[in-house]
Amino acid sequence: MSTGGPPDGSPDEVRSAPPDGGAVDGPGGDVERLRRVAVATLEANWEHDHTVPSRTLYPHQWSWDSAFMAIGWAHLRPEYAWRELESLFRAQWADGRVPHIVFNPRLPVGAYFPGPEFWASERAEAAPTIATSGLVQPPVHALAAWLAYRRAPSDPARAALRRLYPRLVAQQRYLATRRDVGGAGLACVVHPWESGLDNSPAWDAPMAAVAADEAVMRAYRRHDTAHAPAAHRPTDLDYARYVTIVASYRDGGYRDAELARRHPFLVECPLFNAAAGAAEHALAAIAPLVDADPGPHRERAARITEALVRRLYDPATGTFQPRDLRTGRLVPARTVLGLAPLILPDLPASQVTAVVAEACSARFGVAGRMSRPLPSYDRTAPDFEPLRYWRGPSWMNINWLVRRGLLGHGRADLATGLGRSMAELVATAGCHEYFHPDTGAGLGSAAFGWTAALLLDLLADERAPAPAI
Ligand code: 2M8
Repeated sequence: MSTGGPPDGSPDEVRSAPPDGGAVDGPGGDVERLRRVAVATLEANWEHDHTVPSRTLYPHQWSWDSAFMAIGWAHLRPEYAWRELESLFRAQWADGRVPHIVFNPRLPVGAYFPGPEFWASERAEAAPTIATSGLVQPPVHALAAWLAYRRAPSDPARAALRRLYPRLVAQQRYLATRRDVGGAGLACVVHPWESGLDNSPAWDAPMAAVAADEAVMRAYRRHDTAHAPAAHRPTDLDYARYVTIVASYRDGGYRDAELARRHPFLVECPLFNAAAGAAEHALAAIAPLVDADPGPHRERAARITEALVRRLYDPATGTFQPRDLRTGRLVPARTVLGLAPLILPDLPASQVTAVVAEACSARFGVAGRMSRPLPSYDRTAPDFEPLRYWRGPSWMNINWLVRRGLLGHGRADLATGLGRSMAELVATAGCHEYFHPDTGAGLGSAAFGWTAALLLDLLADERAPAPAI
């Protein structure tokens, strides 16, 4: 395995590569060393009331990143977990949407593209006073709040849960109503950025229908390629389409009533909806702690799982695939998004069996097992790209979700190997943003928040397994 140093050599990135590399071979010194690396990364990325994913590439607050950060902080400084979630939800819009970026007003113009001037959230009726994006990300926050509470229960934690609960409910309501564009009980994403897996091959077919050419980007300056090699990032054509889709939504005031009629990108994503279902399960667990009724959450959770299986499970491939609402068809690419429904505790046994088989197949596993981290895309596909962002590399958050799902479905045999391989990635390369799925070389940011946070959770799991939902 390569030791994969920081690609950009930026002075403001903490060098998170461990001092002496090597595998994680047991509960002794290696684990302690790994924990120290994760703690240093998380602390260096803390920014007054939230954790930045990366000081260079993503210097603001991101929505699902914050949820993962909170899971990590619960092991270290539980009060930061609540500050993280509460600062994010302070930026919640009046319609319930939780924005995917909350901009830090202390940073200079140009610290990130596209910045607040491009999103122009202040012109939207439902937006808060602080500048945000107008998109959302997978709703993993209720799960994070539940896990943070269970890892470190206390009176202040319960008080924070009480404050967050109505906001988490409003987030779910927004997705279940305004975003159910297909009317079939699933939320749709209106931009690849909402999926969290920006340039996944899952979006190639729906993105091909978005009319834009690279020339659009002449008006802008990309920030990401100043900090990471262009070959590891989305292309200029991807970015041209990203800004075109945002502009369409923004120019309609980020109003969802118009989506079905005029929006160029509308997709039901299995990971996004599995997160929404898991959120209802988490809210059902939280409800009794805040004197609320868990019943409606259980009912909504059951409805989401049923809709997910009915709409996005393809018996011909044995996996879940996104549905493009513009064409009505499932997208053909087999990506790691298809494995995410494993996080649903009520996923029917036949889908669990099929998805586990997909995860262990040559597409995602190794020799019928999961002894290496899952790649983000089918490694047997001709357009698999092991270096390019969400088109092949392994990511800690997706592996963490799938590992949780395996444990929840009684597959500790597979979860153990997967967890070990995740820790080995960081032991060898450091807290990178993503990793070469074959060599384990570190890619992207060298001091990435959720890699550190979820590693802390993984290491804690070895001592005491995380609670189920
Ligand atoms: C990446 O997405 C942003 C846009 O939201 C970007 O590429 O600039 C994705 O990996 C996303 O999942 C993540 O939340 C974000 C910040 O880490 O970066």
